[in-house]
Amino acid sequence: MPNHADAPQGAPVLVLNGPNLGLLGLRELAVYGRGTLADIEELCRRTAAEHGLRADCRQSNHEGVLIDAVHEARTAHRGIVINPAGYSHTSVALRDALAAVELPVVEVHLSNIHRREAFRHHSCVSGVVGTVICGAGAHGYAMALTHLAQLLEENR
Ligand code: CA2
Repeated sequence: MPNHADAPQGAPVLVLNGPNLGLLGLRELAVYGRGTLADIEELCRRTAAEHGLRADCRQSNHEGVLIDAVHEARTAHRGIVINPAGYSHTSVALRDALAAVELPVVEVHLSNIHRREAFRHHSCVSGVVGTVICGAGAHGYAMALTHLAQLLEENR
């Protein structure tokens, strides 16, 4: 069970978005919808606030930056919502970082990765996180934050 003893009560939750998600709303509208990353981050901040939490929203196209953010979360955040995007399917290093983090982690995908190309069906990180949400679009992030809030409340 995650041990989130290191982060103070008022610490934010980390919302981490991986490569190319900064292009949301500009391309691939049929797959990911019209919403932008800014819209998703606003939804995350609003949903977190509804549960008395703060969301620290970040996006990077770089695997090492994502891994550093997960390491930082060990002491600076109370939980993680992560859409690792393309790195979901390739990154053993990101999986290893998440496996070591000892925080509640929710993996989110906008699309249902199991209805798409075979190479998207496997996520390297799903086996080390507590919860996976996919196919709910941007609402999946709100679901993830609501779930994190409940876990944090249960573990108070
Ligand atoms: O469904 C998801 O959220 C994904 O994590 C999105 C990733 C994809 O590689 C995963 O298989 C599923 C892709 C994010 C890139 O998003 C773009 C948005 C607009 C234009 C191009 C890419």
